[in-house]
Amino acid sequence: MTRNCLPPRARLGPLARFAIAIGCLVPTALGVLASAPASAQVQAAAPANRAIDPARADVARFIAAMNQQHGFPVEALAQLFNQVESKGFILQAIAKPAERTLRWDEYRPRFVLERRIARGVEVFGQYQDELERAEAATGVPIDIMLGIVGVETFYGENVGKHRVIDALSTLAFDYPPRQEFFSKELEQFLVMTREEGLDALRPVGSYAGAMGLPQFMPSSFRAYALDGDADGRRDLWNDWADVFLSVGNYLKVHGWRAGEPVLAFADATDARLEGIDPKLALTETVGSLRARGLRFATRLPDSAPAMLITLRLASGTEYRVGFTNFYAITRYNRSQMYASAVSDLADAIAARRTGQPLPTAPAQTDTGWSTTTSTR
Ligand SMILES: [Ca+2]
Repeated sequence: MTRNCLPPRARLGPLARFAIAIGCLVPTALGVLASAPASAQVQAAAPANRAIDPARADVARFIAAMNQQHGFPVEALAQLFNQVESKGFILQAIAKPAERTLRWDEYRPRFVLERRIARGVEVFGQYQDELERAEAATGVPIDIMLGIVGVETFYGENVGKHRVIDALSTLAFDYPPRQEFFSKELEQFLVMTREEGLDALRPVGSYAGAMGLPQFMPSSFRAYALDGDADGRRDLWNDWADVFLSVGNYLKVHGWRAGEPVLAFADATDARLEGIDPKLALTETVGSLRARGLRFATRLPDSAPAMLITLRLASGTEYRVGFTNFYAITRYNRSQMYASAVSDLADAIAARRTGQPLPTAPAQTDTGWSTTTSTR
């Protein structure tokens, strides 16, 4: 998930809020930021890295809680945090929400591109057995698992270079807006490394602490990761059997229905869409959306839960209808664009490796669908 299971990132508030957030750490940078014009903030150097001081009140409280709740020795955790760094780069990165500002016609080409499709087909060739076993165990199609890992990390090319403990400690202790969330993830990470027999200083991930090829946060790792090759370890960095089974399991637990579609392309030319709940939830049904004049093809019954997918383009809007399985993908990363990109990449990989045609758009549409899909 990007950031598996991460709630939407907190927007960076005004300059003053950022200054408050980091000011206690980096007085020099605070001065620069506070006096800089808005245009210069963006180029401002990241705050300096700092050691995490185990004696600091909030760190000491965290260590005491880990001791009381999970039995970690206080001295061992103090020694661990002595080797942990709060990273200025991470504080800077967390404050830049990128995905929410992109339009669909900007977002999609980043993920559904020739090199990623070709690599997905290649990965299928290398790990067909592992993929087939994961599909049989979870009911999640091979191409959806490839789509997730492709979008998340380009099949392992971008798993992140940050030590997970640095990332989570930085955000747990030095980023007040998300302190609660990241403190819990740091707790889960330490428990996870103990359970898995890992050195807590070794695992690497994204700047937000998302780990391995599928970018699981530590809480998701503990809850949903599985050992796909029965070697006694759950390794989401190196073991592709574990990666695919864990991705499939995550979607299965979050409601995936074997054999059902993810979404349908829709023609909204004559539709009345006012008042539809914009929440990322299955608030409609196939029948209710059809009653509004939305045209789309599906074999699901009228009673099937559904949601309207609204994808903003430079010129207009692309509409789709998401079903239960679309919603399951949004539990992996809470974004309509994310789930749509996973589905499109999966379709493209499936078409390439089977020789079958891609799903087709409605015959008549002025929603811009054809402009964004003609390059697939
Ligand atoms: Ca394993």
